[in-house]
Order: sequence, then C-alpha cells, then structure tokens
Amino acid sequence: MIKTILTNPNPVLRKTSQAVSNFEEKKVQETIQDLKETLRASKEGLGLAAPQIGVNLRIFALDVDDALSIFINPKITHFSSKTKLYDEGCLSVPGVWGKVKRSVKVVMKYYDEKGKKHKIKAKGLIAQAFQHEIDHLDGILFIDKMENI
Ligand code: QAP
Ligand code: CO
Repeated sequence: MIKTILTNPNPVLRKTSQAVSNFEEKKVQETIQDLKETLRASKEGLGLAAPQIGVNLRIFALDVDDALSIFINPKITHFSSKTKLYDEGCLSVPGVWGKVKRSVKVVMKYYDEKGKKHKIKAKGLIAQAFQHEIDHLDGILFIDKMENI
C-alpha cells in the first residue's frame, strides 16, 4: 500500500528502529512492499526508510538508476576518512536542502529482502544515501547535521 510519508516534527522519526529478526514475518514483508510502493509513488524520492512510513524497523529502500533495492539491518563497517560536503534533502523535510558532511566511501553490510547477506563498497551519491538512510534508523535527520553554508 502507498503510505503517507511522515514529516518533521513527528516522534516516530526520532525513535531508534529495531533490527529485523524474522524476515518471513508478515509485518516485515508488508513494510518492504509499502516502502517500494511509496518510494515509487513519490517520483522525486531517491531513498526512503521504514520510520518515514511509520514503522520503526531497520529497513530502507533506494531507487537509483531505475533500480529499487531493499536494505535490511544495514551496518556501515568502514567510513572513509575523506569526507565531502554534499547537498542533501529528505522526503520527511520537504523543500529543505542543505550541505551535510559525509564520508566519500563506505563499506556496508546488510541483508536483502530474501534474507541473503551482502557486503558492498559504495562511493559518492550511493555512499551518501546509505549514510542518510541509516541515520533515519537511528532517529537522526539530515537537518541535525546540516552546515550553515
Ligand atoms: C536522501 O532523499 C538523499 O525536499 C533521500 O521537495 C538525498 O529522496 C540521499 C526530496 C540526497 C542522497 C542525496 C526532497 C524530493 C527527496 C525534497 C530524497 C523535495 C522533493 C529526497
Ligand atoms: Co530522508
């Protein structure tokens, strides 16, 4: 189902999300479907995390180059010391864009929607998006980190 995207301020966006323990659980599979449908419907959206649709589970979706992927229990295992100020926005903070300091490269472990384990390296926009979406799972919004320049 297409869900309403929660906007700041909403306490659900500030909670620490729980790790998925059972991938077969109905709530988990429903959330995955809802993230896909809601992100596709948003058109301008690049990423969407479960708390943004009212579910405090550690799941997010990314839609890059017309490929929508699901990331479950993501954990960044390496942040490059090289950082950059990236332009960033968020569907939960509509109309606001600003600069956020992010690592240029990351290594991230996660599970896909079938429960298969992955470890991937990312740089640039994808690395930025991973960091932004994992922040959502920890109750952090990009405006908390935005620099005044
Ligand atoms: C996070 O953000 C992100 O304010 C995903 O009016 C952002 O999809 C990762 C959006 C930038 C990397 C780079 C925000 C659309 C979408 C708005 C989004 C808006 C329309 C933000
Ligand atoms: Co966001």
